[in-house]
Parts: sequence; structure tokens; C-alpha cells
Amino acid sequence: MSIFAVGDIQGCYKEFRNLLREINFNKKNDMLWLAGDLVNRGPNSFDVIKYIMDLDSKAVTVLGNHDFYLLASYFKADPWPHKNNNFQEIINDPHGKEIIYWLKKQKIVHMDHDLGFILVHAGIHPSWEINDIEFLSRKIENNLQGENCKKFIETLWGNNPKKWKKNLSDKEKLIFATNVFTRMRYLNNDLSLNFNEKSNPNEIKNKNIYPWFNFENKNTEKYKTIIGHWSSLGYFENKNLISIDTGCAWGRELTAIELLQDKKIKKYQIKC
Ligand SMILES: [Mn+2]
Repeated sequence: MSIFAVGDIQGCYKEFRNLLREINFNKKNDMLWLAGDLVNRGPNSFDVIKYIMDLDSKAVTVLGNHDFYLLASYFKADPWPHKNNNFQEIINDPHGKEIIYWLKKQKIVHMDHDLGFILVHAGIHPSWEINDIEFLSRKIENNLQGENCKKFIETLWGNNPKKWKKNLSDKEKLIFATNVFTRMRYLNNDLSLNFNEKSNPNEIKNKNIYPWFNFENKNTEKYKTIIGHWSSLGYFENKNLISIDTGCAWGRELTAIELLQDKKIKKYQIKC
């Protein structure tokens, strides 16, 4: 049995299936971890989700910001009109509801304590302990799965609070946590969120902000965190992090990594 993690597919179904062929993915024996942003931008979001849905327990998906936008669009819980989405294909399909209700049940964070890998779309806040990560991600998952999903999503929109404090209200904590897990890239020196910058760290003009993973987190250092979300960062690996959004929707590459013992990986890529 092999476990493969795949970066942001964003509706690029043809490329996704090419990548599965490249890695010899066998749905009977292997597992697929999806780093989120399954939908939007590319032409076949519906087919991407349907395929992953059919893998059932052989796939683990963590939600990305675009997956949240799809849920929000379906439930009309999004205050911002996203002119550039192609969600109508899913929303208007006879199987649309099935897809949305499957999406609602997916994870925010997936941790494999034995292998030592954490899968999350954007990242983990440097000040959090393992307990915080588990508690906050479970809270978000439970809210999405529950009857009040629409109401919950409506509370999420916004960039504030920017700074994590133990005494934030429950609602503020979940806004902050959703932003960290699905949208974060840069932090200010005081560990507050900075949403102004999306570029590659080598190209930014503001020298006072830092990629979130530049800040040490003693609590997660025995894990390797796998993220998508940051296509301008592209493939990047250090002792505790692997970034695998390589911009398939922008015509670059789609990446899979095979998870091996001792937090080692083997990398596969196809051209998009
Ligand atoms: Mn994203």
C-alpha cells in the first residue's frame, strides 16, 4: 500500500487522471490525500470531486479556500460575488447536492501520528499546540457537518481578528482558525496574519513579513506538514514542510508525493 498526497487540482480533471497514471495509483490498495482546492479555475471541477467521492475511504481530503467558496455559493452564504468562479456547473447538476453534502463532510486538518505527517491546505499557526490544532479543526468540521452549516459559513467571512489570543471569543477563534488553515501565507513579526501578499518570498518588497513556516513551532516539529494553496511558492521542502501546489490551473505542474518512512517522500510531477 502506498499513500500519495496530491496538490491543488482546481478542476483540472484530465491532468489529475494523468498524474494518477504516472504514479500507478491503484484504488484497491493505495490511499490518496488531497491538499484541498479541488475546484474552481480549471474546466472540470465536477469530475474531480466525483472521482474523489467514488474513492470513498481511499481518499482523505482537507478543504481549501476555494472549496469553502463553493459551499458558500451553494448555500448563498457568501457576501462577495465571485465573478470568476465556475461553480454553476456543480450547483446546477442533478448530482450537485450530493457533491456539496460530501464536501461538507471533509476534513480541515488530517494528522497521521504514526507516519508523522500533517495535511492542511494553507498552514498551522506557529503559536498552536497539537491540542489547539485538533480542537479547532474538529470544531470547524463539526460546524460544517451540522444543520447550521449555512449560518456557520456566514460567520466566517473576514480578515479579523488578525492576532491569536487565548481570550478571543469562540466565534473569533473559528474565524481566525479557518483563515489559518485555508488562507494563510504570510505573518507579521508579532505572528498576526497578513493577507496583503501572495507572491513568492523571494519576490516580496515588504521585508517585515515572513512565510508562516519561518516561525519555529516546537509543538509540531516532529511532524512534516504538507500544504497546498501557495502556487507562487511552488514546490518547496524543508525539514518540517512540503509545499505541493505547483500551479496546475496556471498551466504549470500537478504534483504528487509518495509518503515514505522517516518522513521521507518521493516526488512525481506532470506538465499541465
Ligand atoms: Mn487555496
